[in-house]
Amino acid sequence: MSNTRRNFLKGVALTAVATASMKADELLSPVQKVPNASNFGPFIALTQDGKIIDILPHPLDRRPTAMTKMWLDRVYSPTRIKYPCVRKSYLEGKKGHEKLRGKEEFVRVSWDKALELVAQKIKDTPKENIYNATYIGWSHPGGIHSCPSLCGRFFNVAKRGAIGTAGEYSNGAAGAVNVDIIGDVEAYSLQTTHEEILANTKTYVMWGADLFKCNKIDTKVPNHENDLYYPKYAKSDINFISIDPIYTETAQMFKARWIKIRPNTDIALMLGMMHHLYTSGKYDKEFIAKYTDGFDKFLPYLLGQTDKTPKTPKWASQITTIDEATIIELAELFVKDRTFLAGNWAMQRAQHGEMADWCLIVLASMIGQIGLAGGGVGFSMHFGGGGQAKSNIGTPAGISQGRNRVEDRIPASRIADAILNPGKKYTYKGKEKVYPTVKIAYVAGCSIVGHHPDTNNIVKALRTLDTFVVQEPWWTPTAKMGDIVLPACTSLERNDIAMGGVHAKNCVYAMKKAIEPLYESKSDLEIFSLLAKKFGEKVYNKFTDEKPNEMDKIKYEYDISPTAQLLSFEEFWEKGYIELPRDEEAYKFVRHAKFRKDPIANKLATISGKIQITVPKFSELNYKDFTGYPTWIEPAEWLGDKNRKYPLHLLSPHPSYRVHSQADNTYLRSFYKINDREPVMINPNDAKKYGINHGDVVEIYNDRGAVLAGAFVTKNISEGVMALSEGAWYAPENTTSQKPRCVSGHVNVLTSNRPTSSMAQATSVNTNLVAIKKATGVIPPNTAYNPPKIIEA
Ligand SMILES: Nc1nc2c(c(=O)[nH]1)N[C@H]1C(S)=C(S)[C@@H](COP(=O)(O)OP(=O)(O)OC[C@H]3O[C@@H](n4cnc5c(=O)[nH]c(N)nc54)[C@H](O)[C@@H]3O)O[C@H]1N2
Ligand SMILES: Nc1nc2c(c(=O)[nH]1)N[C@H]1C(S)=C(S)[C@@H](COP(=O)(O)OP(=O)(O)OC[C@H]3O[C@@H](n4cnc5c(=O)[nH]c(N)nc54)[C@H](O)[C@@H]3O)O[C@H]1N2
Ligand SMILES: [Mo]
Repeated sequence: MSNTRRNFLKGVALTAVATASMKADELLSPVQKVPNASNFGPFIALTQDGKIIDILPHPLDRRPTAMTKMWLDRVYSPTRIKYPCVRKSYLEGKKGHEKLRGKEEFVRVSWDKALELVAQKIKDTPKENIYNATYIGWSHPGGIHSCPSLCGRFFNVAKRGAIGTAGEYSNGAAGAVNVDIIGDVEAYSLQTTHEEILANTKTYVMWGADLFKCNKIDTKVPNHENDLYYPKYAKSDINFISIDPIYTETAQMFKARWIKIRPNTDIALMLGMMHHLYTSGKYDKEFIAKYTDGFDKFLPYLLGQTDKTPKTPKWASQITTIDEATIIELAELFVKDRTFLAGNWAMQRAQHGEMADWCLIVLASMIGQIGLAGGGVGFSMHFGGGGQAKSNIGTPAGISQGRNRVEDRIPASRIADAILNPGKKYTYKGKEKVYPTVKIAYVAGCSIVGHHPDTNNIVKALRTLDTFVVQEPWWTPTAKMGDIVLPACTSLERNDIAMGGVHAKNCVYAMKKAIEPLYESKSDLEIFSLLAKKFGEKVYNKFTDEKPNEMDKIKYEYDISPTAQLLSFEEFWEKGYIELPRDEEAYKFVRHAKFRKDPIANKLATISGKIQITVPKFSELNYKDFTGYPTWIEPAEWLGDKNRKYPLHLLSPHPSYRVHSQADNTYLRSFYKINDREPVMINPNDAKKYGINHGDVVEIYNDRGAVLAGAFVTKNISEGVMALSEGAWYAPENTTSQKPRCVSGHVNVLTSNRPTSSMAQATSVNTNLVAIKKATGVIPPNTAYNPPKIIEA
């Protein structure tokens, strides 16, 4: 064929293709770019003809993660709840129906029928027996459709309240005591900036703080600005030390020196360091005298005068497995260099967790650098963009809850205990309390079956309730346990507004509706509004504040905020976001600097106005498991127990590519699951000992239950320790067993429901021993993402 002819034919072919695609384009409407935002980051949804076709990075996301892409998959997931459903025997009013929760098929009902059932139950039940279980639930960052705010507001308006929650899972132990120790909860407070760290810090100790992983997401909207600083950290002369049973991605990035600590023994390590600093006279006596109170009452314990056990480095070495010379070397390094101690929260999510922050604060006090640029201690470097400079311009708030007239608040991690033991006495923050009788639980945007320790126990508790209402976009393990299940739409199917960053507070995002609600789902605001309507026009008007329309609410919240002075609502909404300026001074912030400068004028909110090394009111409680100064108390399950029943310590870190359980039902999991099970990190020596190879399906078990997981054999975890991230969707094997094996790898099947202590009653999910073996026989498929059977009546 001549060249001319060939080119001619090619030209015809190209033209034909071009014409065909032009025709297709003409049929389709133009692509729209719709800005939205989530706990995974802000993003732009591309839509066409009422469908989302792709997810693109947002201009305010400094380092977008691959995670936001999953929104496409998540919105159109086969796990979506399509219409209101009621569990069959609940609908039929059968006696003993509650025992079938999570095991039975659902019946499709109309919205009106479902809401009528919920409203009638709530009307018939005293508010003192209704538990608003929508508390810390992460759901989404929107202010107008905020599940905790809407659910609280609904109960406060319709019933004058409901039983609430005290404390939280995240920081429940330290959060109950830190104000009496250092005048602030610390976990959510502004941190010393990256600029000050880079300019001044010589030694940076990540005391279990996984900066990179934990900052990928935010309770608000992450801007991932920290990811611009981490390469600078890595290139700097800062000497990074990571004290953690895992050699984290952050530690790898900073080439940190890895101090492998036995889980739950950090208090002993800190005490060992303090003993050395005291006996060698190398601690900062002036700081202790000027800025702290009660050191003299703590000393007899440190020196062993009260219990015949001096807390020497040698003593600490036996408990922690870190050698004595290293403990001494590190203590001396910390006082020599400008040292920053970055605490984490996992340490206090363990038995006696109340002591973790406290002990680190006392160690930091002896080092004497609290309040100095690049020195001291911080408990939020790993959270919500810790280290970023803050904007001082007020951002729009969300729906307010109003007043709850029910006094009862169940401590977050005591829910199962409370439901199973109505009338039982317990203590909380030094007060005697009694568990209420819970008949109804209402949960919206919160994963009780996922987040609560000891899954078999919480399932047992939920199977005693009269009614369990779940409001969810997806058939999560919690939704599958519901009696009445209300399909919420996702945050891409409604309009909302969100703020960016727990710490920087420098962005406001329009969360614009990309598509109409799928199937019969409705927005959280609409669901609660319709429910309020069932209580009469007055309740409805009060609930909606006479602004039933979501756009009116968004505009109202925006207009009354100081942000509106920078950009009109119309311009903001059109643009889709606003970045708020930060003063030059903001980049120079140093935590506790004011206190250091003038401890009288800027005294702390403690009894002495100083850091409390001893808290007299804590001593007066005379609890066995919580004391008036930081002490080492052996956990109930740990590797130092020679008579332990199970050989390995199991940790449940927060997942790298999820927000807890969120997005487990998306393609993201194909990047990290092993045989479609949650990966469990295990050291090569342990793997060899138990006959396990990388990639094997394994069974992890203890007295509380058993799960299947995928073995991830790696030197990046200490021997004797395993890590199974929290949040895999629970999938019980289909048996009659009271403790069915979870085939997906949900860690809470194995974790303990034991409280941290009589003080905070917080969760101790990081205090567990387990055994592991290779799974044998037929390996069942992972059924976690199968919706339940639904009868279309
Ligand atoms: N990607 C992602 N980030 C998140 C979350 C998420 O779901 N995904 N969740 C957010 C939430 S709600 C919270 S509360 C925070 C949680 O923040 P953290 O509680 O600090 O985070 P974890 O991942 O549980 O644990 C951090 C590190 O602590 C180590 N660790 C565990 N036990 C011990 C111990 O006894 N001693 C020492 N020294 N180290 C120990 C673990 O090995 C792990 O590397 O993270 C937030 N960030
Ligand atoms: N073993 C172990 N357990 C832990 C932890 C641990 O470290 N180890 N950490 C604990 C901590 S710190 C925390 S904070 C908790 C977290 O516990 P949760 O906050 O309960 O966890 P999430 O999985 O984020 O649950 C949020 C739910 O909201 C739903 N949702 C999302 N968007 C919407 C929406 O628009 N509307 C409605 N109605 N629902 C929506 C999601 O599908 C999901 O089911 O877990 C705790 N549990
Ligand atoms: Mo949390």
